[in-house]
Amino acid sequence: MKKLYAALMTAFDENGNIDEQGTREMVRYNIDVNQLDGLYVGGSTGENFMLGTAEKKRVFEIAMDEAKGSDIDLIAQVGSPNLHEAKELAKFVTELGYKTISAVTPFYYNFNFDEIKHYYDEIVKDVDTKLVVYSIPALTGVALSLDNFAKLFENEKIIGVKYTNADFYLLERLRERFPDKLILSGFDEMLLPALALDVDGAIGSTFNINAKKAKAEIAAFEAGDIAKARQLQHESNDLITDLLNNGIYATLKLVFEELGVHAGYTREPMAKATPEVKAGAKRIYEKYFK
Ligand code: NGF
Repeated sequence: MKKLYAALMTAFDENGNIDEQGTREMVRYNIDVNQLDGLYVGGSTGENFMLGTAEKKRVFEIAMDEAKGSDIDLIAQVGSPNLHEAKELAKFVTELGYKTISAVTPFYYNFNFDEIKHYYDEIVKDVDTKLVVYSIPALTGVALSLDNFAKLFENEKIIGVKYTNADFYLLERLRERFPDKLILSGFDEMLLPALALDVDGAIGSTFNINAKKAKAEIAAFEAGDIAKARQLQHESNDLITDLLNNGIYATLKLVFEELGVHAGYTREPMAKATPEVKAGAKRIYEKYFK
């Protein structure tokens, strides 16, 4: 069965401080209500790249603490263009008990591939956790080629990729060349084509609130009922389109609040939800969740 992970959100209070209780509530909801296979902690959806090191550590601690006793799988995204920080976080989460880490491709400075390979080899060098490359070219500007992946995968601690990329040709080539590597697709609106190319599962922001439909889509796909899977993808994409048009992170949090889960605010420089965004989120909640 293919695995479904939610990209965990971080709740913030009105002043932009981590709201521990809200963050815990979202972990719990994904365990108890969504019954997901896993959580991706410290990713884009967690607003991780706007957090300081101590705050990132706190989020990793909260997720691990709240998930203890459950069988949900946790992946810690520790990547940062600050390699010292990435290594420190890799050690920190390994000591906390995370079995898998992930690291975004280093961004901003147009690093060449040798530098990128060095970055990944360094992150895993002193830890015994396995690493999943986080490839998200639209946000990082870093587009790894098939041969780049082959070189990264030469390090046996690098076990796969979180593939947030609409390049399905590259995805097919990756699957064909690396049948044993873990490939987790990252664009929720493209779940079905990714399933068709035999990904091992998916990680996404919208699964926080749309897990039931996404799980049904995976089940239909695995049962060979492509028409049903396609219909479910259409329905999910209506929701995802509305979420994107209304501002996805703020809206996911507002929908969580409507569902009785305290998700708090987004962090600056992300804008706080305006009255229009709040009204849009309410409409989305009423349209899809009532
Ligand atoms: O948020 C983004 C930015 N992508 C997420 C996901 O790939 C990133 C995706 O679920 C993620 O999971 C993480 O690192 O936290 C989209 O929000 C969704 O498909 C709507 O476009 O691209």
